[in-house]
Amino acid sequence: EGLGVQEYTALKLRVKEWASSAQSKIEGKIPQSGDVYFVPATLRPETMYGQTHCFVGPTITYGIYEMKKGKEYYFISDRAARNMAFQSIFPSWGEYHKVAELQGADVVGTLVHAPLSAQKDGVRILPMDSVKASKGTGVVTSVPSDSPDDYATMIDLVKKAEYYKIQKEWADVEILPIIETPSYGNLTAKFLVEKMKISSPKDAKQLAEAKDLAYKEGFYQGKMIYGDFAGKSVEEAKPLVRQQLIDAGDAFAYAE
Ligand code: A2H
Repeated sequence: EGLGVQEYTALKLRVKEWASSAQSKIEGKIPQSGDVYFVPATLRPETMYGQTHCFVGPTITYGIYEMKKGKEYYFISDRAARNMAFQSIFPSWGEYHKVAELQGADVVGTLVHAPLSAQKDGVRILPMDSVKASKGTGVVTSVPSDSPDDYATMIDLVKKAEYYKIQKEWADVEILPIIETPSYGNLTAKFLVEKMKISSPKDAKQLAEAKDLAYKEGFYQGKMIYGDFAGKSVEEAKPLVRQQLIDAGDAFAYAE
């Protein structure tokens, strides 16, 4: 963070079934022929096998933006749409067209297809209070095996499903080991959250520390134990998985 550019991988998660609150807000605004994609920005493309959910900030305002008229639409923050327009991601440079506006809370429960995820039937959109509107696309794909923030949020959602107004079984998804590290085993995020006794997704300071440890250990010592590059180091696998996703049309480069 700070100075310099973050090179994100923006992943395309196609909507399979809208939550009813979202359905009524998009009615008549997106043609039958159109696919809508939730577009999370990630720094860890090699972990995409382990996606279990996709998070939005419940109070953040999002737009559905036209990518290919009548065909392809992106669910992202307004800020991300503006940035994408100036990175030649939308068809005309500097232009972006919003066809619908929704709050994060409206889309909770929506089912999306997550590329590479072992969850072949799809993953649910769930709320995460710590999602920042000012970073990435405002959409975060959840990998609870390797991201302490994602793990702590998922545990809280399972524990307090009623409070979050979600179905418990949406949150309670099996965590898949995908990366092995010498210090933290094959479920790095769970290991660190438990070891550091992090009890809530609101423990921001401790989670930042856990995130740092997980990221460094994963990148420099991690080995893939799942997927097409099993056996390779994380450092080697990262650009390979990213390129594979881009070549398949499931992802694109996004910087900020
Ligand atoms: B990462 P940086 Cl497995 N608000 O992806 C909060 N967090 C956001 C965000 C937003 N608006 N946009 C992206 N992020 C998350 C995977 C992952 C990530 C793993 C492990 C660590 C990790 C799965 N979630 O990030 O501040 C996204 O989560 C720790 C660095 O730009 C994204 O990558 O450095 C990362 O934060 C970008 O954070």
